[in-house]
Amino acid sequence: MTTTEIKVENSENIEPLLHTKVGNATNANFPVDDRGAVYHLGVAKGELSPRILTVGDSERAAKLRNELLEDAEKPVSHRGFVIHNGKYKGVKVSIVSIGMGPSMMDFLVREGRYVVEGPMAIIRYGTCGSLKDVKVGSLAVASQAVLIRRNPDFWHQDKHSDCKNYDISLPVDGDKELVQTLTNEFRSTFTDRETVVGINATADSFYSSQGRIDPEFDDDNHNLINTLIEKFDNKVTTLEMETFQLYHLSKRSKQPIKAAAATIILANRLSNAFLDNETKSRLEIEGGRACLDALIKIDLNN
Ligand code: R1P
Ligand code: URA
Repeated sequence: MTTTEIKVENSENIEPLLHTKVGNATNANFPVDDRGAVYHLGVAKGELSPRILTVGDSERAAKLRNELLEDAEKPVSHRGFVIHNGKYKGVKVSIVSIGMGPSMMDFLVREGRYVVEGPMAIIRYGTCGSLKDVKVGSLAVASQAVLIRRNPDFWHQDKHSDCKNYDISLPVDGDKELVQTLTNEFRSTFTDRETVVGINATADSFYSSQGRIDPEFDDDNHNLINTLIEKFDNKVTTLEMETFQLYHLSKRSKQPIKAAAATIILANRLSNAFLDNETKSRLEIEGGRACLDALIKIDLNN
């Protein structure tokens, strides 16, 4: 699609959040209160849709709700998670902002799995850095994801000859059908800019494990970006902080979870360019619409 003018809500127009309370929990292994609310997301069974669009930024979630949801309920919030329930083209969906990092995605997938009955589909729409020669403001869909973890033992043992500074996992696939549907939606929505498909690298730090050089810390990461490019044959397209956890847990879930992830390329790590806020805001809404279109197209039962 075109880059038509889209009104972006400012923060004064964002609906106040309903802060939920989680009561006394009885089970230390998987804490749930008397109402059935899970300990971090703060919702009980039936209070989250099986079709979830998740984003990092709570303002992005609020804008998507304001622009795109019908019959939106009052947003509920607990421990940094914000849940907007409503309908998109008549289908029930939840838009959930989770904050940043693999552990926040871990809470969403596990506690979300507990409160939803039956098969689920989860699409993440975030921002990322790119290792490809593409313009900032391009879009990306992750066919697979790898995890990069800083290994503190490298810095804290006398001899670290066999201990790597950063561990890089094997790739895990997204759901092939949902990845393809999402790619098709992005390519038909964004005819004026590129959508690249490739491997996502999910990092446990925005800084060290994404190869950013921070003169204040001993990160020993000067070669990390080159290692990533070479190890995966120049197929790593994006660097961000949640997709691997989504893909890995979806594959390990005992009930079906179809997962896919798309991102706005905010930072080009080769050219050092960074996207302006106005374009980012517009792409958040247009891409959010493409994500919701993919989310409602997918058949949860096969
Ligand atoms: C870092 O700035 C954050 O931006 C990316 C990363 O994954 C990390 O969460 O995604 P979001 O824009 O969805 O937060
Ligand atoms: N988010 C990330 O995690 N990395 C980037 O470079 C940009 C956005």
